[in-house]
Amino acid sequence: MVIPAQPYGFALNRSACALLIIDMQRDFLEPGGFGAALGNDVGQLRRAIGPNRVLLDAWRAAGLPVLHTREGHRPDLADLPPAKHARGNAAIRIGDAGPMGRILVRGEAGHDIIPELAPLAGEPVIDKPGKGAFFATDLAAILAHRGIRQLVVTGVTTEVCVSTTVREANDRGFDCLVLDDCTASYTSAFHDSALAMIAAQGGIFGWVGTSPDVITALSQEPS
Ligand code: C5J
Repeated sequence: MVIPAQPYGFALNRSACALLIIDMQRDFLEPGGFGAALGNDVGQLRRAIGPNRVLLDAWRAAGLPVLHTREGHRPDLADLPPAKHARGNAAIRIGDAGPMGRILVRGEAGHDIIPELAPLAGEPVIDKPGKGAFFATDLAAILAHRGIRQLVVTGVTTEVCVSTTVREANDRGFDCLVLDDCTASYTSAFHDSALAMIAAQGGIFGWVGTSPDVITALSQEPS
């Protein structure tokens, strides 16, 4: 089935497609976390929650695979590059104590995925120390073992971890469909630009669509 998208329809192959939800964590979406520490208005990301929730229900009902990612670091910060620690010159940095525990550290409350999109048992959660979900993770192996060649990508932020992951995936031979209404940025202009860059030049990094069109496709009989 072909899903309406930019720059042209995305031919969904149900048997080789997974939903990849990027970093819908409290640290990015709630006050007192990493996003807020960098001076961002975290409320800008919340518009993506509802559409992701509806999509997730439809995707699970269709029996297709879901994977989640979380950006964060070991409690001893051994996987935190000094450059990343210093970047932003913020008063509260990665590893420091905040209202949701230590900022961007695995096992802390802020590192959790928001309750609205909590993973179910059996849905892999990829813990990543970088912006891209393929860097220093087992994502490539997990996808290969399941025969996944296409990714429907959602999450935050559009121009940082979503874009980085889509570019990594593209170079590894995956077809990515990024959903406009299920991604978000602290800066709407960056969201729009990031999506435009993905679909430009005939889909140089992938496709851009919307969740209602994916849900409609899921409700149709596989062709
Ligand atoms: C950022 C992300 N923005 N998940 N991380 O630092 O996009």
